Amino acid sequence: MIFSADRRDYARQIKVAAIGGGACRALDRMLLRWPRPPCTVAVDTDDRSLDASRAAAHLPLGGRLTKGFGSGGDPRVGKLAAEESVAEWRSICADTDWMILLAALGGGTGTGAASTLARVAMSCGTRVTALATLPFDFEGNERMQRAQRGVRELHAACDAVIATSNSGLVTAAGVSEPATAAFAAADGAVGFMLTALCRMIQGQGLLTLDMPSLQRLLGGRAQPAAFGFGRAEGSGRAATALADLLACPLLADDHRLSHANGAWVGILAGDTVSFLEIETTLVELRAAMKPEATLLTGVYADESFGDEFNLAAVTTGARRKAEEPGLSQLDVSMPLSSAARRPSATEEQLKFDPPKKGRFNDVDPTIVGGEDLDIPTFIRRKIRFEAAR
Ligand SMILES: Nc1nc2c(ncn2[C@@H]2O[C@H](COP(=O)(O)OP(=O)(O)OP(=O)(O)O)[C@@H](O)[C@H]2O)c(=O)[nH]1
Ligand SMILES: [Mg+2]
Repeated sequence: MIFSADRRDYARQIKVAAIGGGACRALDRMLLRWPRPPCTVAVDTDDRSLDASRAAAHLPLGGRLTKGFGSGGDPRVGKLAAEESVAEWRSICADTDWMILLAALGGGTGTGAASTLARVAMSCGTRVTALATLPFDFEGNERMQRAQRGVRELHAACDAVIATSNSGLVTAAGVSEPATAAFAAADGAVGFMLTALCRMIQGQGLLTLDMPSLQRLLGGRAQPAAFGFGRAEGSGRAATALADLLACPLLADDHRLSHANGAWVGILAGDTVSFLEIETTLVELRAAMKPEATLLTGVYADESFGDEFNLAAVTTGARRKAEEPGLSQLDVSMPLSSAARRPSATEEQLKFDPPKKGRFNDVDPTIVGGEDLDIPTFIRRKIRFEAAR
């Protein structure tokens, strides 16, 4: 009997596509510290961003529409640009088993194009996971709302969406000054997650995860996922990294390991990692979770990690009812912008300057019955008007 092995099953070809300027810059920072990256693609409407990119392949989006100058912050332009370049994107997706889309949401290209590109990739038979960041708190509510719409669209278009906020990443990394260091810290945290996902799935670990099981854990389009990490070096590193992961601010509410319904946890450590460190970590991790929760684990040892003991976790929370119309699929575990957290505005009594009479200021007042008739009646009588609806 002749068995024909389907080599594509084993090839597990992964591509990482960064969409938009922020994502391309983030990918560049990751590539500086990524010894054996998978095939990477920079995708943007802005030629300057592509010219600067270190990615292996570049895809300009919507050249006829945007002339290479970007979307001007408009997600509708980002979407139309993606539609214009569907044929080129489809050829990138061919023979790709798993596409990881990296999108920094909040602008026009990443926010508008990512879900369209995800749909096209899925139609090519490629599994699609989106790793999306939301804007920093200081970028304001408009950008945040645009980004949240982007997350909802990604949920509808991808196999799985892992979303996190840039501000949360900076808090988790513990570096916020100077600003360049804050961006680098946010990118470092996303990069760590991305490399962890790719390394584990490429299957060169001591304990490996396969793509279908991870997909099952992350799958379900209304199933928000969050990621967190714990890292340590030196003596007691495994226990410190686990404590760090359990307290990671990126895993909030029902995405905390103690509350999660499912978790994928990778140990990424130097090649001196001991069996005891691995065993103790996994036993304590299991004990920290609900008994019925799914736990998938992988272990990847590589000399490039030196003395480090790293834990990378993707967790899924309980499927929740829509707390707010339109926000039902948004990962509420991610720190909301300070603007979004602000209590709703209270109506304030407007303060007017004492009434003036302009050119009649120096003219004797017209007093009748004790009232100054030069002052408009509605002000004299303190009449309040209903706001127009
Ligand atoms: N992590 C990270 N995020 C970034 C960086 N630069 C920008 N961002 C984030 O990305 C969001 C989107 O901005 P851009 O990526 O510049 O926008 P774009 O997708 O290129 O869209 P347009 O330029 O409007 O066409 C911003 O609101 C920031 O939150 C970066 O270097 N690293
Ligand atoms: Mg841009």
